Amino acid sequence: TLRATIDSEVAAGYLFTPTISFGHTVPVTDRDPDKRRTLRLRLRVRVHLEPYLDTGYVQVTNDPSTPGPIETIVGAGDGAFSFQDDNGNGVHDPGEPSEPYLDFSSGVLVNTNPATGGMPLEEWYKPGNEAPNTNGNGRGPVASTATVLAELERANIAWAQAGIKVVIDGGIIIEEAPTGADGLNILSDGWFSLNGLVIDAVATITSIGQLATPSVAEVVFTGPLTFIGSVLNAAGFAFIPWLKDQIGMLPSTLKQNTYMFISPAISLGQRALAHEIGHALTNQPDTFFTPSIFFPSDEPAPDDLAPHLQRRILHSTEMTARTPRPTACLGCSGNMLVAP
Ligand SMILES: [Ca+2]
Ligand SMILES: [Ca+2]
Ligand SMILES: [Ca+2]
Ligand SMILES: [Ca+2]
Ligand SMILES: [Zn+2]
Repeated sequence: TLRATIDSEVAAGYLFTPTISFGHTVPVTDRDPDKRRTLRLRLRVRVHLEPYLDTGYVQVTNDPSTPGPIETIVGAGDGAFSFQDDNGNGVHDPGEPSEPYLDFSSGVLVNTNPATGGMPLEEWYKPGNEAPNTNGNGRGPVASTATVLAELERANIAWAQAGIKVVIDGGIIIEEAPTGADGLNILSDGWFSLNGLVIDAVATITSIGQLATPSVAEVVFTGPLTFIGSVLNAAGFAFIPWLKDQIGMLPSTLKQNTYMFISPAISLGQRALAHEIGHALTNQPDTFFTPSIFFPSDEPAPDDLAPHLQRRILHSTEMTARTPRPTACLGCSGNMLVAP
């Protein structure tokens, strides 16, 4: 077995005589008439920054002329995340004093329910020099660029079998999460909610607005996903035209678009982005559970640690993913995303 990527070619040589030979080279996706061309799925990727409290941090200085250390509150209410850059590298690192934040990139999951050992929301916010943030990550994007690129690579490994290549359109956009209808940062409560009274997904989609188009899928790495009251910390979720047809949450100008949301600190082997791309390309919900496939499955699947786990899709899924969806039909299978 030889390893080949989606951009590879297969070359066959035939030596007829020592001076006469023939050769033929074909792309690896040219194995069937319907897969003659590699199709591209373009993603526009946003990564939300972790929420923080703009309450300032305690700067400790020592003045030999006074008996004890002097404590000063720095950066309160200035509208920016304030921290003491001890190592002078321009970013916040674990251990550096800072305003309190939720270290989603290290897997912080807020639980305010006393019945299940929870504690008040404010107590989950910790400065960088207080545990667990002393040994976690600094305050920054919920997912590092390396994590985003690793998810992308996994998605490409997953979708190569359908002749589909996934690419990021432009650079990765790192930004504060938007403000919800209640005037607060949507992640400040510790969760990115997909239903309920405050729908953070709708706030995010609305804030992206007309920058989103039907031909490029929007992917947002954000806080831990929750369907309030049912699922906490889902790995990913896709707002696809089929879903908008069902529940009518969005203004009609945005209904043709595709949005995917990914939770922080999830295992790469879950193939979360690859799975959500399945929803995006087929415009279909999850239907059943088979451990060998990564889409469509409606159960938490095992990681892709073995060849028979989470690595395959059905032939019918491949075909649907390569099928155009008619603009007039929000509920039809296929998509308006892939192109040569
Ligand atoms: Ca501040
Ligand atoms: Ca630093
Ligand atoms: Ca962090
Ligand atoms: Ca929220
Ligand atoms: Zn799904």
